[in-house]
Amino acid sequence: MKIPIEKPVLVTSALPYVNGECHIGHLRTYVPADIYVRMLRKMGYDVIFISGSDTHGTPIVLSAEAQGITPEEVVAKYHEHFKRIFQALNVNFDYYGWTDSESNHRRTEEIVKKLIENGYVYKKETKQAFCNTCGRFLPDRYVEGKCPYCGAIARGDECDQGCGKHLEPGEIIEPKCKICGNEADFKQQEHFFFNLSSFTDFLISYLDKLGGTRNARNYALEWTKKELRDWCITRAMEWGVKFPGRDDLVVYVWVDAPIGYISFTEELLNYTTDEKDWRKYWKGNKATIVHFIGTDIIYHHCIFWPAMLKGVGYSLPDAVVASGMVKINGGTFSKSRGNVVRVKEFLERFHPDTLRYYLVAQSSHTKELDFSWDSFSMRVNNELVAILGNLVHRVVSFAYKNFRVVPEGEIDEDVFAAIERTKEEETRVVDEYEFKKLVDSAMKLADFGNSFFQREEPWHLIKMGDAGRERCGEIVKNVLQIIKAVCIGLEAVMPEKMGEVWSQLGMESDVHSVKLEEMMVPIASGQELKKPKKLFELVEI
Ligand code: B3M
Ligand code: ZN
Repeated sequence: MKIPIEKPVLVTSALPYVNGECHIGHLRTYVPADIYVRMLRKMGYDVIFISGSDTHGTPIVLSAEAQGITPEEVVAKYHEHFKRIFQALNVNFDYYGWTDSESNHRRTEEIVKKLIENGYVYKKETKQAFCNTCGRFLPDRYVEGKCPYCGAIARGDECDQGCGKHLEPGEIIEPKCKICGNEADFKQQEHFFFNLSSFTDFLISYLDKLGGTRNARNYALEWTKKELRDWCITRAMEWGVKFPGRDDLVVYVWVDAPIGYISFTEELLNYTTDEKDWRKYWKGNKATIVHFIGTDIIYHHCIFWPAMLKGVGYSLPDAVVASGMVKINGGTFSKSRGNVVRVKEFLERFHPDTLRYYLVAQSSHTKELDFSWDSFSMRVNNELVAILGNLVHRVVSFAYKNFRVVPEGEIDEDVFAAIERTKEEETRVVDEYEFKKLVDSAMKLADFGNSFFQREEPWHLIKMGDAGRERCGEIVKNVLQIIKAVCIGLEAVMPEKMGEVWSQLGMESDVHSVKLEEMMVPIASGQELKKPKKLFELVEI
């Protein structure tokens, strides 16, 4: 989707539950979102990029119980952990908040009160999973059983291994208590419901026009057209945002978590800019809102969230971009089977840019990504080392040794044409959220640079007197131009490494803020090159 250049853009990345360490599966949302934001800025858009920690719900409480600490302690510990990981990976949020902030409590309360006022919330007795052994109700992840829609093993509130549908309390079949493992029962409890079914027509027409990836739109439309059940928005728990007027109930985590997007916008504007008004982004459709999520939370972002926003008259998301899930060696993550790759350990061994590159180069954004050490080392060795690293090192070394500066000469029309094509392609594929094609396109230009250099054999020319040296300089300048263009396109993917290339080229500007147009600006003759260092190391696993 081509988004309008005149409006400011808000890009969000789904909020990780901070209940454990960050693993590779998490990154499929954050890295591409960061790449998207960097590319939009290069295209001249005015963008803010936010995310934060999801601090509520049973994922947090269960982890606290397992570790014998309080939910506050779990959150404090892993919030910092995630923040550090994102920094290490150069995922540069303008703001990274958490949903337990005062402003998120306040904004959630305001929105829930308004939904009540507008007549969208009602009270009802409903059956909830209950464990007779533990003598307690079993909200959400406290219970496991079978999905009533597809039969897969499911959690109390989502069919996470099967059809991906959200499950209402009481819907799960053959429930088992997660604490003691015994069969659970159902018992009546009083709860509050959001009248989701009354939003069916609105959602069908909204989803029809929703931008982003097709998987998000199609899944959500399919579910909406089948039947929307009203949504239970309270839980009988201590930890969370209190339901207005009820001390014994908190709102379901999927109420206050997306509201975090609004609160974080507000916090960002309050803390860091002169413009204090979050309404610019969330009222009156004055901005473009793009959510990056995983396919497992399409239901929440394309059904609950727009219905809630509609119910209180806030701006609606313009695009939802859903990435495929990550598998490891063909299987799903499993800590007990050792099938987890922790990002922290990864970064102790490899440069963050190699991981960023791998995550987008390995498969198209909406497809599943099957991580394996073999495919990682192949991408690094055959592409980053053999194509990109080779081009930069070989050409800059040759240029440095023979000229010290960018030599004189004209840029060939063919070279400009190839760069122009790459630039157009890079713009188009970013509009289509095809980040794999972005790297493919830049790497194709790098390939072109390698063959250009090889074909023209400047190492012979340099030995052929003044005329030879002049022609040699011209060829070198052309390939340096190609490197410059490749570098701009790949900065979004590998910001640190491309920073190194930029400085080897002797560029004085900041590669992180140059616009895509700069690809076509001839590199200045006479500018001093730096002694090149190898860009990438071979990976041996
Ligand atoms: N905390 C994480 C997940 O289910 C969940 C996302 C919230 S986004 C508002 O993947
Ligand atoms: Zn299912």
